Amino acid sequence: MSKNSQCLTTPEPSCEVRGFKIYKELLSKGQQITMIADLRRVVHQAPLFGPVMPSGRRMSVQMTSCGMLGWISDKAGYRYEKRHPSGVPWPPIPGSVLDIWRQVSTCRRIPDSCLINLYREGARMGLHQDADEADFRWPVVSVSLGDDGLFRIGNLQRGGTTESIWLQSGDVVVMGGNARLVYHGIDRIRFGSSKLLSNGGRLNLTLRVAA
Ligand code: MD6
Ligand code: FE
Repeated sequence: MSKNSQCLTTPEPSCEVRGFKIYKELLSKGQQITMIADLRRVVHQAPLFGPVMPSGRRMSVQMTSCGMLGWISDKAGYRYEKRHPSGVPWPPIPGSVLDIWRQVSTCRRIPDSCLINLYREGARMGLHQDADEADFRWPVVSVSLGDDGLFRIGNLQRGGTTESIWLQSGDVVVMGGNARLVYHGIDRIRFGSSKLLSNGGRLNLTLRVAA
């Protein structure tokens, strides 16, 4: 691969659902264990918190971020911030995570934000668009770790039919091109289906070029 290639070659996805490219088991067990160890260090510096939505309701997932920018939600709205709510800068994105972006994103820019979502038993995420980034030409790459999660994919507008797929530990999803603003969410997790996290649960990482 040439050093300054614009478009890197990517592996073929296992399947494509409404423009979302799904790579089943892209991460080996060893890569998953390394990534969890790296994420433990991130969470130690920038602890998980329960964001409040603009409606005032608290999300059922816990979140933190790494990278130059982190995604925040509170009563004032959704946005990217340079610091964790505690005031500390977000830790850097681990190399093990950046490697996945390089493998599947087809783009030369490096993500400036990685949102980390933790789903404990009963947590879910409603249908949403990822629309707080400055330029939707960049893809969003997601990595699933731990328990299975039922991922629902809808349309460019709210409503209409949806399709669902179970995401398992080591699966990677790329949301780009015409699918970049498609509504999606997590209906439920199969708590305890994986042994990767010692207390159970599901971690999802979403890598973005936010600014
Ligand atoms: C999740 N994922 O898998 C939630 N966003 O827990 C997302 O919201 C998501 O999987 C953008 C692109 C891919 C995703
Ligand atoms: Fe999303």
